[in-house]
Amino acid sequence: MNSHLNKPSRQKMGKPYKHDSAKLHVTGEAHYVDDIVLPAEHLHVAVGVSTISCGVIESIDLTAVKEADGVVDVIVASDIPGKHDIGAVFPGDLLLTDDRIEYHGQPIFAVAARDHLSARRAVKLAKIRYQEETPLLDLQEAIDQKIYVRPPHGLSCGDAAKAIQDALHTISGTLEIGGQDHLYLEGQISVAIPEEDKQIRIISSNQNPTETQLLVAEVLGWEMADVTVKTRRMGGAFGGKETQAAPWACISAIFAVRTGKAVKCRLSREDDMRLTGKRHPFKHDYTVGFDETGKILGVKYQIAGDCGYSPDLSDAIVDRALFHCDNAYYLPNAEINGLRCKTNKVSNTAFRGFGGPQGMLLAELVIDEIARYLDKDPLEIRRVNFYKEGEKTPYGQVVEPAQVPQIVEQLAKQADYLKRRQGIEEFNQASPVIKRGIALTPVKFGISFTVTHLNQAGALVHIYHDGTIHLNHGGTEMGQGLMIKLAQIVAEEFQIDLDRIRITATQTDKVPNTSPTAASSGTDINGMAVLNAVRRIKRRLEVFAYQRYQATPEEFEYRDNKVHIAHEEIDFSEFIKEAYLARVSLSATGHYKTPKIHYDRKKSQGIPFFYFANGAAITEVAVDTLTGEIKVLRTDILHDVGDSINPAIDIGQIEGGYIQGLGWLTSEDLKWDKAGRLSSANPATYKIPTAHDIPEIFNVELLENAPNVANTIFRSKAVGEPPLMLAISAWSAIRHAISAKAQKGQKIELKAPATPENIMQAIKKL
Ligand code: MTE
Ligand code: QUE
Ligand code: MOS
Repeated sequence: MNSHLNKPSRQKMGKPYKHDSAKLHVTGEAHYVDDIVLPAEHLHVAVGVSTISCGVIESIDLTAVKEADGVVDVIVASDIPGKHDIGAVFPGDLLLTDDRIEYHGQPIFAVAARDHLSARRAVKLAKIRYQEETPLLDLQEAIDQKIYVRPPHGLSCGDAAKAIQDALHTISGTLEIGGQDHLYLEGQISVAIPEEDKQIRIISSNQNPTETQLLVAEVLGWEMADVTVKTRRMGGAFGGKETQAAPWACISAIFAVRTGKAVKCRLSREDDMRLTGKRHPFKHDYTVGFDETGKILGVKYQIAGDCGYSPDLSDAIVDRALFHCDNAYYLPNAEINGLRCKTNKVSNTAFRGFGGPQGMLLAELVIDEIARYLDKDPLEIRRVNFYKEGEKTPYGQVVEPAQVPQIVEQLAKQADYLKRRQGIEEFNQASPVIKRGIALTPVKFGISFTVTHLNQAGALVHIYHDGTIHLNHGGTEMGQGLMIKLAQIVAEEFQIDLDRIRITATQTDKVPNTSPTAASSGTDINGMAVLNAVRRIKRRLEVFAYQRYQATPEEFEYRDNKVHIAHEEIDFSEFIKEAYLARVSLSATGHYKTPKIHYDRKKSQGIPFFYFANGAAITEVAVDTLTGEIKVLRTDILHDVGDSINPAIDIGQIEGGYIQGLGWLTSEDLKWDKAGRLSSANPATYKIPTAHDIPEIFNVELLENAPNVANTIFRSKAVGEPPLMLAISAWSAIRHAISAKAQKGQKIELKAPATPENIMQAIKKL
């Protein structure tokens, strides 16, 4: 029965298998939604949007649109058969509006035409009159006027006011942080295919097929069982396809039902950038009290997210910012308020880190400012403040084990932090224009959805009677390598080669009621569900084997594509065939729910995270203080993924996450004009990192011999989001470089991102 307890050493775990689709990716054979061959006469959608940011629609004249070449059908809000509001958690997101305009680019109507370009040309012919109002575009204005999409909600512990008052030193300041566009390679896209008897099939580039299933059903006035949503893979998502993929599926579905034809909605890159939400910009106000060693005694933080016009996921996103504004540092007394501010912009949404990065940046800024104030090495201040074993976060979770100090010391030593920092001081004295900087920053990121019910997953495993395996589960593939990791789990359990396992598309009629693939939890929760399904089949197989071969559990073992029973050795596929002939069920579902976690949001106390993922990075930069241009000279990363399931995939996630974070903090600058129209709405005006921005020296290592203490799948740790925050070391290093131009103890006012413009502004303020 317990053959898995005395199994041979792990064969399929910890191996650098390449991504299951790697070959398809590089040869161009991988199917994305736009590659799917559709039935003849399918239609293409374009969306007609508002050209103002705030006001009321006076009249809509779509005569010319309807008469345009190739147009087959046009819909406005009143054509939606069911529910109009597709807000994921709270109401506030209309699929199409016919009344109030809340942001520039808000969908008003949609066109279905015979080809993509005809649809896009037709929407331009609309004549819409508005009663325009002054839009609220500035986050500070929303803070001042207390204009929110959700009520304020914060965290507190101890007595912050008293601790700050009693402290020897205090500093106050603000930090402005910009947003970020997801810039996934494959933009938002959905196909709807009508089927007989009021059924519809959706194929969508989507992190959250179940939610899209529900929303399509609701806008059609149907039920969930009438709708199937399928996602094979996404060409990147990064949080941008949790809620933002649904509207295009809903609009396609409405047209599909009206016309009886297959309908595709693919946003142009500009539409994608204007019409879908981004990372939240934040503005933080802080006051910190500390002693002569730099130890933090109390903090008062106000953490304000720019949510755009509607709630979307902003409650949970600002919560995650609150949960991470301590980062790896103990705050004995804290009063942290979180604001969800409303502006007349597209509704901001999930983006890798989910508010965590914005909270964490404040934690690191505060440390750096304390160090500058006391004229000490920031690493010293970090050490003084690290959580020690047993200390609690402001939300009451014990940080156990407190791994960051060990990681930081190991990294500082192996990357020669101290000596290089001294070298930089010398370099800067001799170099008037080019200034160098270096910083070591840690990451401690909580793993689990802070919304408890989302921490569940399902799986479906079939073994066909030729011994090949069909693997399905609730997670979606967006490039992160979820599928290969889960296939490795199956291969490990049966000790068979990976090529016997078929990875299949995520589909709501195979595994129902799935959570979004998000919060870095894809492998953690779906992996456990897969394991659970596989072990159910294994139990049946073993009962069969003991009877058939008169064997005991000790005499049964999976090894090298074979099953060893007593003195016999049978090929795995042979064994499966025999089990089939003996009428053993070879298919099972599995389910998993994360144990132990709970969170009482009313009290702001609990254990929201199953465990923490940790890491640290040292980044060295050069800043041209005449132009503000920067170059990353060297990056060293030591990151904790527990017992890695696949080190090649994990290192890829760490490198990619760091570079994406580097883009957020140094070059990606979202700009809106005075009317609230996004002016950086294509990759020509919005600068993401390229191959040229990769550090000249880029050392990434996984922390060794560090199995997860929490009982996760093969003791691994989630890796998707945490490495993005390692890039905070680059931002901190840039501040260090700028400080070469400052007086001792002088504050450095650098906005994020540290673009050349913002760097020059910070230097000018000195
Ligand atoms: N990696 C790639 N290549 N593409 C992506 O879209 N999304 C990130 C991260 N890594 C993403 C990625 C985000 S936001 C999350 S939450 C996780 O992957 C989701 O996958 P996981 O839970 O399986 O790690
Ligand atoms: C981290 C996340 C998410 C989260 C909470 C986290 C996330 C997400 C949701 C969420 C919350 C409520 C809902 C819902 C989703 O919460 O990605 O559908 O009703 O989607 O701590 O990444
Ligand atoms: Mo990731 S932001 O949780 O999709």
